[in-house]
Amino acid sequence: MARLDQVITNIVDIFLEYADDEGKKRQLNKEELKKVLEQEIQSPELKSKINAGDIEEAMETLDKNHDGEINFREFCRCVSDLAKCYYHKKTGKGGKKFKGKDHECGQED
Ligand SMILES: [Ca+2]
Ligand SMILES: [Ca+2]
Repeated sequence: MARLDQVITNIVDIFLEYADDEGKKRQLNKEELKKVLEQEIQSPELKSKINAGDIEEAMETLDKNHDGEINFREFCRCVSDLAKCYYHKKTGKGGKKFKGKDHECGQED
């Protein structure tokens, strides 16, 4: 499989694997979110971006429609925000722009 194929299928597979584990299907509750962040993100830098150590905070950051669960759209957004963080780090951009917004990482809306 090509690399982007892998990335895309991984995002969907990971989401479904964790979201269908307990509670509502296709929604990540707090416990499921905790598991996915603990097991599928290892880089301390990315973990810190989403407050993986504080699941209440992470849930609040990611749960855009405030229904207490993370749907696929919200999950995708989280992944794309993390990708943007990594991109900015790698290209050396955003060092100043994101000052004082460590956990936000320049969310544009
Ligand atoms: Ca669930
Ligand atoms: Ca939600």
